[in-house]
Amino acid sequence: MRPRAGPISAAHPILRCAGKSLDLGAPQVMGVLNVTPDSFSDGGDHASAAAAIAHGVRLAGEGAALIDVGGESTRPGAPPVAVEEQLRRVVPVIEALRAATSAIISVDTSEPAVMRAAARAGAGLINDVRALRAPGALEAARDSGCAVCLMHMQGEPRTMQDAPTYTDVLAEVRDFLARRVAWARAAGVAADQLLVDPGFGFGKNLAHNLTLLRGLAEITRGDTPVLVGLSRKSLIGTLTGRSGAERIHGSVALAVLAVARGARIVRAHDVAATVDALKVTAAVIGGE
Ligand code: PT1
Repeated sequence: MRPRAGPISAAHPILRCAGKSLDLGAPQVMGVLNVTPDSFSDGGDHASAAAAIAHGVRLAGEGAALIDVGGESTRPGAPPVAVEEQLRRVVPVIEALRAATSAIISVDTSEPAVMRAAARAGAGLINDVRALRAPGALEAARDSGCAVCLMHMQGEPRTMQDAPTYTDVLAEVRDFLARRVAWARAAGVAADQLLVDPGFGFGKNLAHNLTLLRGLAEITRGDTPVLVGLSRKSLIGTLTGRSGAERIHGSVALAVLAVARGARIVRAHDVAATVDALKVTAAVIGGE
């Protein structure tokens, strides 16, 4: 085969994640691993670290290419968690998963100190719902060698659902993400280390979320691969009347619709179901 000349085609991106690479030619699943008191008995102690590690190993076995480890909930209304507490929760889990699985470990944080410690512990991706807006976050992310996911959010988790307002949600989210990518690139983050995410549920009402998903191709058309998180979110509760794990079918449907519109990575709680759904989706889309 003739070696490919020039840059890798946007149609077949490879994401560079510290020492590892992730092929985004087929859609990939990022498994959700919350290490917070509301997710495992009481976050941070030895028992909950062990439970989190076991769950992460299970997600990898179900086919998650990435495991997103988070020590601070960013769901609507959630309060911030101190840096020291985030470190105490996520670092041991990242170290253990790094040793126990071949999945790429992602760290869900906006704190530069957590980014640096996570990278030292073996993380390959920094998933920042605040798109590196915290002072020092850009430098921490750039120096880490990790890939970075830049997400759109209006407001802050504690209050973001109070009264989200847009003139044109799709254009505003698309332009915000383009500006953050240009800014990160100018600071020295490589193009093949960036992802963008429209941030479903982050300062968006049902109509905003549906408009964004309907028009997602407007965002996936750009040069930066798109990650989406829709799993078990309240829009599914609003549409189906279901709560928590009962939202699996709605979540899988939205994952398929997002990938059909060009999303490359889907963040999901229900990894086995999402992996199967995306395999069949990719078989159809890949032949188009
Ligand atoms: C996401 C995401 C995330 N979501 C990325 N990281 C959460 N990159 C955490 C609700 O409406 O979409 N992308 N990290 C979880 N956040 C939410 C937000 C959970 C809204 C629930 C809701 O129910």
